[in-house]
Amino acid sequence: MYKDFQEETNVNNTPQSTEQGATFVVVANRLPVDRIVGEDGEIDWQTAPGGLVTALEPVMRQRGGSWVGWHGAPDEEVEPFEHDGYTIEPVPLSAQEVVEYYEGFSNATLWPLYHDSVAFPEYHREWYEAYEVVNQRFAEKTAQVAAHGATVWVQDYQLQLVPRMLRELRPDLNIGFFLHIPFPPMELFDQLPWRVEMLEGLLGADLVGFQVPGGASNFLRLVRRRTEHRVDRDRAKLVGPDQHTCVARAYPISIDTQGFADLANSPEAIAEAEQLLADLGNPSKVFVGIDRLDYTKGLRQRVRAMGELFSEGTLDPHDTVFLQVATPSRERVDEYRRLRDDIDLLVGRINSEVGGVGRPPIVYLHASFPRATMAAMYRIADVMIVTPLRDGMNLVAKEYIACNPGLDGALVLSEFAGAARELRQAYMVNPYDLNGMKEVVMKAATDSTQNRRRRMRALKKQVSENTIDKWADKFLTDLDAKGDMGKDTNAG
Ligand code: GDG
Repeated sequence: MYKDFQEETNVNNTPQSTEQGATFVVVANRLPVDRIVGEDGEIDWQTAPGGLVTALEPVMRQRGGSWVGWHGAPDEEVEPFEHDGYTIEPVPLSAQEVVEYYEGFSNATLWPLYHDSVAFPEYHREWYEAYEVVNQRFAEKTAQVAAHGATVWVQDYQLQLVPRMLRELRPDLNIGFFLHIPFPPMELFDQLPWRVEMLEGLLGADLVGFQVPGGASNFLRLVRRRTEHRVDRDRAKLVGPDQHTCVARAYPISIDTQGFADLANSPEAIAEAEQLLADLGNPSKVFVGIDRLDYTKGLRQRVRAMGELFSEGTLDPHDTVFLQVATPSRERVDEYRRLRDDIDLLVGRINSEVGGVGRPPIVYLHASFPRATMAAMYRIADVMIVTPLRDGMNLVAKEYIACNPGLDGALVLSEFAGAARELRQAYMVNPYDLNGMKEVVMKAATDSTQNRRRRMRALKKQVSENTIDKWADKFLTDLDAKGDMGKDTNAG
């Protein structure tokens, strides 16, 4: 009934796969590696960018098991293979499904809706139909590869129907779900024509994790309002033939803090950092932003604020630089194309007005870089600027804290990032308030050494105590304890 598997072990020697299938399965829209076909037709695999992969890759490397996901190339079937001590289980998508399920319903409906509608969400019935079909395919693939009683951890907004579909196919499984992005309040979520389906889909899980407690309470409030299930504190008791309990809680995600620190302190990253500084003309202050090129990340506002600081003369372009990396993302979705054009225009205008001959005040790179280069950029950032309009967590903020050596760096952080709940000693901004943002950026750049160090010390403590391992352990321990978690007596 289940797929044949080689017995494999993780670094702790805990078997995560048996002949009957994997006992631990991660299910995510994308695999941690993308299939790339070079110009010469050569096939290559490249680490996929983005927060989900950064977070889950170390978890899989440590635990082993199977990762079910799409390999990034439409209309292609790829056989399972071994990667870094776990099994990759590719799920195919047609070109039409990529348009409707991925670019459409996932990234032009759910993504903007769940991020405060900062871009207008589009509702198309055929997009939703494709979303259902693809979610069913993921559920079926997972049902094939999971061993009896396995723990299955479904990830993110592209797969919200999977927990219920999977439970119907395999009631023996222990099903967890984690949402990496915000879960919106009722006032927004209610727009969604398929709001009940989406809630019922998630309720198929034994445990649904959110980045912040507000996400869990938004979800439970909607379940109470829009379904007939009984909600009690942090759980919903399902009515109907399947009477399981679904618990909803916050599990703020983090990073492999030590891994990032080690990378940033490697001779390679140190040499790159020195070279970078030299290439930038050894400025006395370096401001850095690193984001996927996404309208939720507040790039328009940040670039405008930095541009004004240069044009007003508050920052001197001769000894100050703003290095902004925007990693290409979702380039076939209209809103992302518009954003790219807007930022190109804005940066070009500022640099032509403010800069002289030589290095421009804003060094804007629309490209993706190896992790060691990212670490080098974090190293040289005197001030790191992270100003999303809305963000589930934001790992860049945590990576900066882990990578910047010493205590003299400063983090400017949006109140609207999930990370703001934990990183309380950052210099907080409201990214919609341009004057406020300019003031805070300048405060971060000119604060006393004592203040900056006090803040950075607290931030470093936070990220070294709350790591990705702890996040995964906490979620999976709670998921394993589902029997207890489900008891009514616990709910009182
Ligand atoms: C989602 C949620 C949540 C970026 N450019 C490059 C590169 N990156 C890496 C960063 C970081 C990750 O991508 C971005 O993570 P974020 O958390 O900042 O943002 P999202 O991609 O939107 O992630 C977010 C996250 O999921 C996890 O739950 O925090 O709220 O939106 O790790 O370093 N990595 C490399 N080259 C690049 O050019 N190698």
